[in-house]
Amino acid sequence: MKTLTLAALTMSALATTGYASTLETVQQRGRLICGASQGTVGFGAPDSDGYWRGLDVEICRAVAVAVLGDKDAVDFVPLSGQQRIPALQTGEIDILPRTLTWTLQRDGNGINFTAPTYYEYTGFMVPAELGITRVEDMDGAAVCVQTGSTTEVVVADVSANLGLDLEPVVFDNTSATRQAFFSGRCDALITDAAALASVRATQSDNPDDYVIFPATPYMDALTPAVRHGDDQWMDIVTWSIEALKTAELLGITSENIDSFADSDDARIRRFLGTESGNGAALGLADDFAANIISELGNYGEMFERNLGMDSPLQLERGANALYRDGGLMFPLTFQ
Ligand SMILES: N[C@@H](CCC(=O)N[C@@H](CS)C(=O)NCC(=O)O)C(=O)O
Repeated sequence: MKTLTLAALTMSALATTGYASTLETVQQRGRLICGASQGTVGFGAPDSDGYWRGLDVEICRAVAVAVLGDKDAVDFVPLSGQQRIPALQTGEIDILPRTLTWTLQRDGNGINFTAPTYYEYTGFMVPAELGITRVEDMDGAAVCVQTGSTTEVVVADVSANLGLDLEPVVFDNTSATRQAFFSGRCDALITDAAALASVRATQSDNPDDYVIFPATPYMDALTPAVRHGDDQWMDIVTWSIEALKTAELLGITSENIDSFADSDDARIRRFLGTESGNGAALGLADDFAANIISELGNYGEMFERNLGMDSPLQLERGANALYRDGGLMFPLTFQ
């Protein structure tokens, strides 16, 4: 009896908050609402035509293909570090990629993390003329940092652990933080190392004037999140991301996908949906993964286009290579 009452209460809470079916909401709306960056080329930024590009942006496009059949049926909402999680919790957005580190307290406080899309260090960027190339040399440095990010904690931890007396100079949005650094208000800028590589490549007068090095010995997992309370939606986002990684593992790209249509490999047939079951388990069409890859390519293609050698950032795959190539990306099993 007690269980029934609790279950009924939970159901009615879900119904009134609208968390019960994000899939239905998105399909009725015909648009996916994606929490985006305030402008980091490679992860999320509009190009000169106003078209949003970047790894995080393409994760949202992949989910839009899975649930709406259209990679362009996405509205992007630029959010600061501090705005991003409340925007997800309140239902303003359906999904939050935006260089979001998976942490215990975020996980426990109303959001669910799906599948990692990028592994990396938090880094410092400093002007090369300061001659600083490692954290130990940063004694007394002023560090431009954005609120609502894990980097605030890193500054405090590194300062205390190494006795560095770092001075955090705190801003509440991305452009103010970067402007303050470039105008000389701080000695260093702290954020995810790949975002620093992006800032250096696209926003500095001369990239050679800046050095980037890890702020801690620990890596983070940047991972798109969804709200608590909608398991189906979490599964849909998780498996849309997994589709990108698994396609790379199976050797399926946007270019060659059609050549797999008659594949004898049951694993490939299940992945493409020519053998049914996977889509139905998520409430999607059986060919949802095939559609994602046709439209956007696999994880490796996405990486190269946005962050790798085909991008201004010129980043190596490194930890973001598949496990079989020595990296940490581990595609899950489509069956
Ligand atoms: N991954 C870290 C930091 C991510 C982050 O929000 N960084 C801030 C600056 S510290 C930012 O605006 N990054 C640029 C971006 O995400 O576009 C986190 O989840 O807190």
